[in-house]
Amino acid sequence: MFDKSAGQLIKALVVAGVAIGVAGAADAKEWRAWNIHVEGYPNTVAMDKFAELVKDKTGGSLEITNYHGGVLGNQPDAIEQVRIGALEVGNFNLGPMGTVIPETNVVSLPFIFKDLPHMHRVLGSEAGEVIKQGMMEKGLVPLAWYDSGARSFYNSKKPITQPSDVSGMKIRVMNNELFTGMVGALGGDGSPMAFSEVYQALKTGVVDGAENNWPSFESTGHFEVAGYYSLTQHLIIPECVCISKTAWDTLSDAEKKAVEEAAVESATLQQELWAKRSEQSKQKVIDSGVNYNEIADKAAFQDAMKPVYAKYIEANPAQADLIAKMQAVE
Ligand code: BDP
Repeated sequence: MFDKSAGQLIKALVVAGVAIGVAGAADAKEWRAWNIHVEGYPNTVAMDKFAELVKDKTGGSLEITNYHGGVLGNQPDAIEQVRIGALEVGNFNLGPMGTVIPETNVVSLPFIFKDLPHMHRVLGSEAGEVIKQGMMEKGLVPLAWYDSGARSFYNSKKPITQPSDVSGMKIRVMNNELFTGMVGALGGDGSPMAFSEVYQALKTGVVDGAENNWPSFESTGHFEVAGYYSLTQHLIIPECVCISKTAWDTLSDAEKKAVEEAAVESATLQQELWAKRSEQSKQKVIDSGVNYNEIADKAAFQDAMKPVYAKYIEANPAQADLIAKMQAVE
């Protein structure tokens, strides 16, 4: 008898203890953040800084755990997860976002930005507000912009010096019709594929090439299996620290302010690290024997993109004005 009630008492205490434990944890909000990049990459270091700053600035009422290296899934899926609130934070590239958030597509138009500073000026202009608004309406709150340099073509066959060199090549692109259209306009075959699959696809010849910035070309090891990097710099796409609108709405005003400040500070760090890493990655791949060529005059590549723009504006006439505004930013 005694043993049984003692057992029940212990059981009751355990249940109560568990309940207290849960209540304790529920006091602090715990969020999960998606990041595709590996340890040491500028975004990874900056996202760790973001989490640290959020904890400090909220006095521990909000804690973010980063999941690096794409372990929470591929980017298009992660964008959906954050949009619907199944994940709270994502460090996303706006490229694959265009398929669900039309306003973000304009940053994926080839050669729309002159260079990285121009991209920032545009994002800080009225056009940037339109893009942000579009994201908010689709469930993403962009708090700060990270750099991702300029994307250029690389392949395992030969240097690309003019558009016709792309002809006949199968090139991996991020998931967005604009990118398949872009490669198609150069006479190649654009093949959308998850980032994590590209190394193997290059190695086995499933694709001839891909396109990315120096740090990703290097961090993924793609340079080991695609020995020609040609500086076309055809895409300059911003990345965001994006919070799920669902999660954002649970924050107090003070917490919102803290998270926003943390994101902006982490972006300052990311941009500094980005500039350094771009140089280091470039040097590393050149030292490893990658054949690298610059393209003195990009006009032929830019001209080849005219049908891509024409088709896009025809399908999205409401964005003609936004595109013109972006191009008008000095
Ligand atoms: C990198 C971006 C990353 C993309 C990747 C890709 O930082 O978000 O997933 O390119 O090509 O530069 O998929």
